[in-house]
Amino acid sequence: MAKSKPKRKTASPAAGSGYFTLQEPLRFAGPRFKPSAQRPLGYRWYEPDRLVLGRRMEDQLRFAVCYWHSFVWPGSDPFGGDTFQRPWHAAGGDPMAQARQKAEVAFDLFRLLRAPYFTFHDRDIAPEGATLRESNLNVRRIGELFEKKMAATGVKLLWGTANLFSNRRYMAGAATNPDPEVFAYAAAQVKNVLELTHELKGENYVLWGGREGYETLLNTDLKRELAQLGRFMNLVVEHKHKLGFKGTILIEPKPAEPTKHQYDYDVATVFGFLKAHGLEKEIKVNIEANHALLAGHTFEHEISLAQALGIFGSIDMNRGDELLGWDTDQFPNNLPQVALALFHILQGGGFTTGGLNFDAKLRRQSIDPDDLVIAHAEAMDLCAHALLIAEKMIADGALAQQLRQRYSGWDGKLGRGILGGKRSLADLAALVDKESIEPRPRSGRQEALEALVNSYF
Ligand code: XLS
Ligand code: CA
Ligand code: CA
Repeated sequence: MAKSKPKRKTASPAAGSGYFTLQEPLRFAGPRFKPSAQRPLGYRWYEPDRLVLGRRMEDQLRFAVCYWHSFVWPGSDPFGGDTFQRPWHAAGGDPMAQARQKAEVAFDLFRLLRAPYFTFHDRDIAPEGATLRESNLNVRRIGELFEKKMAATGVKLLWGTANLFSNRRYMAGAATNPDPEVFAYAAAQVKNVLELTHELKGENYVLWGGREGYETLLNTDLKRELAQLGRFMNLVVEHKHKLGFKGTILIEPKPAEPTKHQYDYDVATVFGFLKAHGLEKEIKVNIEANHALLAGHTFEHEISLAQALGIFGSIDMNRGDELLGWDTDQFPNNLPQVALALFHILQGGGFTTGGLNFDAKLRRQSIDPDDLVIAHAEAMDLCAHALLIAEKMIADGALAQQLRQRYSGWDGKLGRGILGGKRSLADLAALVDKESIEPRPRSGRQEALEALVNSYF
């Protein structure tokens, strides 16, 4: 029998998983359309082809749905277990068959939302085997399934990452573990996922510090652990170049949780670390809204600082809770906060390889499969709405104008002379004396600027 040409598309892009009520992908229905209480759901603001500052809305926002919160987390908290009861978590099932079922539902959600990207950890997508070889193979098998599904649906991979924190072997960290065998094991795991990310044409590879931190200095050699972490990052970068992976390597800062002190505390700390290890041109940051809050910063502070330092990469969009001190990873729903974050991102030129990943999870009482659709759709709509407001802030130009004016002295003779290194401390002292300089304080106009921002809503 003659061999037929292998078919590229194994699944019809329109084939649903049957897990959600919605059958057809969400469409733009316009701002008058009522939110999700009224079915069928439609986007009020998310209009992928609409041009926003010269780029399609879809290309400005580069939405990604994350695998872990939506398809792996069962709704457990420290006081109770599985509330979601996803069918692929049923006891006694074949773990690889369950992983395939999970992938079917995941790609169905991406399709229904029209989400252009997704993100995953190796352990999210495939079960851990008896050996690392087996685990890696499981990951690669699901990777093959992804390749087919990505070709069939057009969904792309924003980033892949390795879970170096759940298994008990990592309880004292991965790269920063006191045992070099754990370091080696973590390296082997990262190699596998980095290669898979490369093969799936992923646009970035993320390293979140997981358990890279400490609980007590009584059992921790900080100096050694930081050196180990620096070595690990260098190994990842070397391997990236060996592979010819053109994506960006990203570190995701977080100040605490799971460890009391995480080494990748915030953007400033990560930048210092990168400089110390000669990596500031190689690695950028993936900034998460909730982590910024936990570090005592605003999201836009972390974004602007990363831009100022030249290491802005991507964002994990979510929301923390003002009353809780931990990483609640809620879906974003605060329009002004998101608009300001997007304003800073757009002002810095927008995303390159990065995107907007919803590292966000349902509340554990949101147990209907449709809650996954609603939460993501509403979050995408909110971000699209926020993007349009950010566009107004930029197009109007008043905010940029006042900033230029506020610092205009630095474009003049004195400012340029100082920054150009042409004026010594003694020169400046002589100048103030000779010209009887007496600076005139000017208003920072914060309230006026805040009102101006509100006028864009
Ligand atoms: C955990 C982190 C994690 C990373 C990916 O707090 O947000 O989910 O985004 O490893
Ligand atoms: Ca995150
Ligand atoms: Ca988080």
